[in-house]
Amino acid sequence: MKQTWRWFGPGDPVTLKDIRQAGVEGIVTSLHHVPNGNVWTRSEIRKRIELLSKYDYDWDVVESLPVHKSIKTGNSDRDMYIRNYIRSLENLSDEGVNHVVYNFMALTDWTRTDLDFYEPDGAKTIRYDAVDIACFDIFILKRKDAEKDYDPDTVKEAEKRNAELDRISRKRLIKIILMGLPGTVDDIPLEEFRKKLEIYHRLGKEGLRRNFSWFMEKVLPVAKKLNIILSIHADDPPFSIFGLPRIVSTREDLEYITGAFNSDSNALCFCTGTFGANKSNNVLKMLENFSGRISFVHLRNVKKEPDGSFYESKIFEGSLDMTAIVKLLVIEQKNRGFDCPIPFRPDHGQSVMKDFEQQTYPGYPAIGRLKALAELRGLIKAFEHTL
Ligand code: DNO
Repeated sequence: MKQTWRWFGPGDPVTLKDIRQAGVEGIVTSLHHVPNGNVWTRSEIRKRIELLSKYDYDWDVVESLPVHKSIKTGNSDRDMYIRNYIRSLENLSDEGVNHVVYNFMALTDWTRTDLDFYEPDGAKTIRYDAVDIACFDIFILKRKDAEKDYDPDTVKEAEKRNAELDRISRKRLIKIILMGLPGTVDDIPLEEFRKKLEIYHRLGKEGLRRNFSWFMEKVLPVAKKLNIILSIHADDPPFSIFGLPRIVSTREDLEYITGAFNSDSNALCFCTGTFGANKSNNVLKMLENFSGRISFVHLRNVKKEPDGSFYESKIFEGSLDMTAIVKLLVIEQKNRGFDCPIPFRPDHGQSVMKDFEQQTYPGYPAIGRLKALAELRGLIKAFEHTL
């Protein structure tokens, strides 16, 4: 397997020089400064490649080339955005970059409620709290009939939480839920969020799938011709929030995506921590089922709680059996042959030690990720030797 690292570009406090010392073999990055929907020009792409090449890196994976919301919602201007998307793919291919991650999440990219959650040992991580989400949805957003989506206990807890929230914590919760987390393209004010929610509610799962199919029909033939792999990232969290439709959350969703579009260019970016946050998902089984379609892996663990909350745990201490996951991946790697290494990256890490002295993107501290990478690397090597 190929060890890669997500770099957010020249503004990322974790520099290429640091990354080099982490011993990774490849880089995952994006042109975060280009507004969503605009064409990625060859010169912007080349600039990024040149930066990477100073440290002997290639641009292994683009994460992400975001899909514009007009495509997701099927808006009348979607033709222009699909043309731009295709042009960006052509430009990437012309510059020798041929692996692109994207998602088809409605409205929000990944969502959390707490960016400063501490483990007993003092390590800091990020958390999704089911009661905070219900509290935001029912009492702050005041979405019509929102309480019907929650069990009575959660509604009661959310009511209590709402009464306890002071002005500052209320503001903080709104900001965290609506903010653009790393890799996200839009930071949406509350009013706009309400309006956009309605568009997606009207669409429903059927409509979102229809728009996804439209997108696939347009881009897949181009990607195939250009030899580009398009890897879809799962919905995070992988269940409906705020009544939003979800189409990349479960085994059934993956069956649809891989079955309906049977092309080498249609692949899965398998994020263990994302799929693992849904208590009905059996991550090991999903890995087994779709291993042949996986082109990129995000490795992280989550600790699930009975009410649907979860936090991002240490790599071997969460609810997922990371050893068994890695074992399956190495078996898949062996089947494919070691000359076609499957790229993976340590995904979100906990902030530890000197991480507290550096302002990194939530979930993307240097040392915490390096720790997870080192642990994973050891495990992978051990399996590679013994399997
Ligand atoms: C979070 C990431 C996501 C992911 C995008 C892919 O850390 O895994 O932001 O990059 O959803 O399009």
